[in-house]
Amino acid sequence: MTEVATSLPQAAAEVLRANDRGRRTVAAPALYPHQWSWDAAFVAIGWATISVPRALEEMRHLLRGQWATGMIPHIVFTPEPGYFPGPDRWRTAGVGQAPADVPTSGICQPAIHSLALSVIGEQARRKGGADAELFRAFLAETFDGWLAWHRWLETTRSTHPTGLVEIHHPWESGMDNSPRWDVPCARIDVGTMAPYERQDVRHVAGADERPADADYDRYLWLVEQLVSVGYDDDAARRTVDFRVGDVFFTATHAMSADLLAALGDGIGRGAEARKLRAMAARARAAVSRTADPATGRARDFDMRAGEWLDSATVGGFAPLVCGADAGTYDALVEQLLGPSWCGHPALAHPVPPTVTPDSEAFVSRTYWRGPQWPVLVWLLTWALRHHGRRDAAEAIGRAGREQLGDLTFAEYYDSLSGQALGSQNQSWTAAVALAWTWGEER
Ligand code: 2M8
Repeated sequence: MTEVATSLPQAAAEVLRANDRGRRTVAAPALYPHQWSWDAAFVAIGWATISVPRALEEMRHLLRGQWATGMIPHIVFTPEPGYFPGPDRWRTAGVGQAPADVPTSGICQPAIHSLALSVIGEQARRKGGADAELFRAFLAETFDGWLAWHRWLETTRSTHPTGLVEIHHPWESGMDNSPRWDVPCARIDVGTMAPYERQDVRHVAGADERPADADYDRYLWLVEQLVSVGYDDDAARRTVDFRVGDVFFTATHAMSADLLAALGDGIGRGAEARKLRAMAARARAAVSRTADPATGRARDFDMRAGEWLDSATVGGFAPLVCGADAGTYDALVEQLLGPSWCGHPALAHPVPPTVTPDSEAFVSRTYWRGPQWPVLVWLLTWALRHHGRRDAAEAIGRAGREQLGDLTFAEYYDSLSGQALGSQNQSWTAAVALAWTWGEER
């Protein structure tokens, strides 16, 4: 008799349980021992397939870090050691807008949170009873927090004439060293700062899987610049060397604001729901204005230089996340499935790489410069399904699940060799394995 192999959802659930620290989940066991903002949203989606209450705890813990401005910070720190830069480098303690009792970073990450709420809500309704009640109570209690987050993104971070969400650090995009940021990063003039020692490279098999030292100098310098203005957004706009309109972030803001509006309608918050829909419409219109006439893909905008940024990255597919007119949407789906992206003959698995192998910037194993990230692949499959392209969602989702069949739950995979890279047992990878399994059962 052959032994029954551990199933993908079983193994994924074990990863989440091992990374569970009670009320929050570490993003990865060694490399990322804290709670990251967009990781937490995906992780909560995974938890919802196991336990709705636990999923809600994850979201509640994240919200503890919310700033008075409405910003949800990109890291809520925990006492676990081993990560750099930690709270002493971010120096947010004592900053007026930051929570007094919760150590956080001073920047944000893409607004995936109401997608998580929406998926958890679906699970809660499906399970019914106490879960459904708990979800409703949680939503009523925290709705204003999620609303404040979108308001802040609109009123403070979307003031540029492009209407795009403005970011002040590549880490805010979540796609840290993506070629999307090569041009604006090259303009950063790194000044004098305290010496530091990277920790990240100790936790991966090869330093070439991570950003370069020169990238880190820039990342740390931007933190210095933000600290120098006390994380004041108006002052940051004038001061930081990196000021970019992020089209993918903008698309997540539009998508999430719409989903939060639908949730708001269900709990008698109709007036706020209308405002959220208006925000979503403005953000979606901003995304639509970024289309590169040559490629059809969406572009970022360098607000310092006043230029569009061209790069052949997955960020260009932002309209698939927030929706677009039918012609644009279908053309982008065709391109995504075509020979430069999922259908590229050199790929080990036919799922979207972060950069097309046809690009000069492509490096198959270096962080956001070419590998495939299961969490992004899942996000695209969710969005394709949501916007009516079930066929494409299923094709990509099948390949995405197959990629996870090695049960390493890697942070990312070499697009050409298929090798597991970065951290293993990364929480959001396990979470999307669970979400895919549930999605297929529906
Ligand atoms: C990566 O970013 C952090 C900084 O925020 C790092 O490299 O130290 C990115 O992949 C980011 O998108 C992700 O949220 C984070 C934790 O998984 O790791």
